[in-house]
Amino acid sequence: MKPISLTRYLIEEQRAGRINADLRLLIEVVARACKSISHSIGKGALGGVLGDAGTGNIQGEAQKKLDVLSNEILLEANEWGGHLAGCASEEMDDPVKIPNVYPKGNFLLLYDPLDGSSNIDVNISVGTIFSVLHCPDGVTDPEVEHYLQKGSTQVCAGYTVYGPSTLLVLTVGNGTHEFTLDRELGSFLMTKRGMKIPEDTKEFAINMSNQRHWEEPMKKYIAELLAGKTGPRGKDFNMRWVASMVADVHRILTRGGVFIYPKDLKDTSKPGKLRLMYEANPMSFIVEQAGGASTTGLQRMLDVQPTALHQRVPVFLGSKNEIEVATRYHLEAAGK
Ligand code: FDP
Repeated sequence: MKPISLTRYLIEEQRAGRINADLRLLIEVVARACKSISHSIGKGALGGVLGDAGTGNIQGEAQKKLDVLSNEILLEANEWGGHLAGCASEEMDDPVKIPNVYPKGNFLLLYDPLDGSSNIDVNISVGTIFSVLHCPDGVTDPEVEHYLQKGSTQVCAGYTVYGPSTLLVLTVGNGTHEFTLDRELGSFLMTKRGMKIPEDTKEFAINMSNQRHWEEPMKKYIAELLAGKTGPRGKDFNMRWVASMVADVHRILTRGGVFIYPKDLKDTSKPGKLRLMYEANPMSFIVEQAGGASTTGLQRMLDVQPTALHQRVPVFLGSKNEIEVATRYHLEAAGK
């Protein structure tokens, strides 16, 4: 049977009353922008888009040309559509206001336009991550405070992987589904409905080079996995680290595993590397909708009350039973 298109899937979700027309159109606009990003990435060196932009973002990280380009593509595609009250990105210090010449909608869009961008110059998968929130009632010109909503209030989350094929993985709160870009047709077609993360796993993803900076419960958890069959866990574990969150999370959605970016003591001013609002929250919504779990090591990610737009957070996500063990070790160490 021919796979259904993203457009048909969204219309069916609207008919079932799970999304409204504005959210449907907003997702279509984001998907269209991602096709355009995919096209630019696909050109590689021939498109003159590789390398550094010579600028830095709010996190003090060097921006790649493709970070800047992807951010502009998403911004340009979304500001005139009439579905947004505002949007915010990893690459911009402050949220963007919708110009007055365009109609405004009542959704807020947050995104990381090009996640894993340090991989772009070596032709390894990168991606876009996005999260959609309701703009609070009565707010027409949203400020930062209006974006600071718990992940549990997200109405949609998704990511694309620009890899051997371009994939879009999406949830509107009714399961997690995968769509593959048909490059000839130019449309996303559903290739997996209702993705399910196995509850148990023998695979973990973590940047082991930070090991000496980890807190004790983290050291203990990974030491047990490394001990394999001869250790307390009684089975061998394998390690994978693409260093592109989208690619690592996609592997976990496909065959299970855990992805951990813990807090470490290398720079105590940073409680982790990844960002809550446009990395951890959307990925956590997607993972939970696929039967997995996601925590900060101490609490469910989607229950964290954000305090800043670019806030960093420790991330533990993936196969439920493994995340439960890692989280338990952290809670015990914290005396909880
Ligand atoms: P990047 O810095 O290349 O954008 O979002 C940050 C991120 O990539 C994730 O995609 C990735 O999982 C992680 O950082 C990689 O971190 P390390 O450099 O510590 O490996």
